[in-house]
Amino acid sequence: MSNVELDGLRARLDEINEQLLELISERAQVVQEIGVVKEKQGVPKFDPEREKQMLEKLVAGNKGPFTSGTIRSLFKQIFSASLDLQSAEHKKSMLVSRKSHKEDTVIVLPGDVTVGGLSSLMVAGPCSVESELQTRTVAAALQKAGIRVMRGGAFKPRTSPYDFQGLGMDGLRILREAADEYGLLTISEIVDPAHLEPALDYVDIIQIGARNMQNFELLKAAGELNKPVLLKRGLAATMEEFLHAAEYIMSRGNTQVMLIERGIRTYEKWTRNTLDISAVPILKQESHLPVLVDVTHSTGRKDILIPCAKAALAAGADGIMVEVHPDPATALSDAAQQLNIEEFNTFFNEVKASGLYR
Ligand code: PRE
Repeated sequence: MSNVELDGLRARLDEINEQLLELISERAQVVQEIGVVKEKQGVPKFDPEREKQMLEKLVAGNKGPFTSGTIRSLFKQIFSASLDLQSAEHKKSMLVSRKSHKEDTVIVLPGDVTVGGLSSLMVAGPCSVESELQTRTVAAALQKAGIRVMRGGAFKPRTSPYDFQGLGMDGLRILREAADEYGLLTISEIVDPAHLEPALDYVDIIQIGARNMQNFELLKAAGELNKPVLLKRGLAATMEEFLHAAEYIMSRGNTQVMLIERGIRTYEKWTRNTLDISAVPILKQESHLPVLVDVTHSTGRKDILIPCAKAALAAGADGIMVEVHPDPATALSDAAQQLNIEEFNTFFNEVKASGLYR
């Protein structure tokens, strides 16, 4: 083939490419519009029946030289790219997304304690509220260390129904009283939507635990509150599922949401869960919400809490959560992994000395 002939054919191809590009782009715009309509109607983006009909029509009209198989796979590729486009559009418009809200969300708690933004937050306290004495002992130690927010579980979703289930509302009352005595704020997990309203008098931050991350009725009910919510990542939740769970809360009007990575379930046995450090920068990139890391539950072992807390802060975490008990050996839950008060002081001092705690 002479060069003139080849050049001529290639020039025609260039023109066809341009036309194809224009058509593909026009198609993509229609796909985006369909995505918006589907979003409004709450119907799934993926529609296999519609794809089947289109493929059948295309194959029937195919005059060659491409085989039916090739036509199918070429268009299947287009459908799949279209779906990606629709979900990218959807992600952009999510309330949790950094694309819809560029600045970091800073949650302001009573007493001007902030979560997110320039300063780090250390949340500490017992796994479970067990007694007034235990809770007051921890509260006194936390106040002395300069901690502002105390955790303490009152409703404990335990793996076994025979394990300590928490003191319930009584536990919340004990937590509030100890916190008030020592000038601390409180955070505690609520597992039942019916307990949200009554808990408001006792907690400054409602925690939704890992096992309830996809308890959608609880998420929706928490979304109706005017109270900060700390949402834990589920045991086996992807980051996308985690952010969608946060979206449930935000979509109901409550914008005061904090995320907390608490380790995910993997095959690894030397830690209780696997601390997914990569989740921290990814969640910070994808979302404007504050991100904390629970070093106790993610690792389940005391000997690596300091490096894990430093790693979390270095990766961009806005805060750390750690469990402290006056006498961990006698604790009614998580006995092996809670720090005693002296260990907590060493832990907090070392984390502060790293320069990573702002
Ligand atoms: C479209 C995209 C994804 C669906 O699985 C089916 C079809 C397409 O690209 O043709 C468009 C679309 O969302 C739709 O027709 O419902």
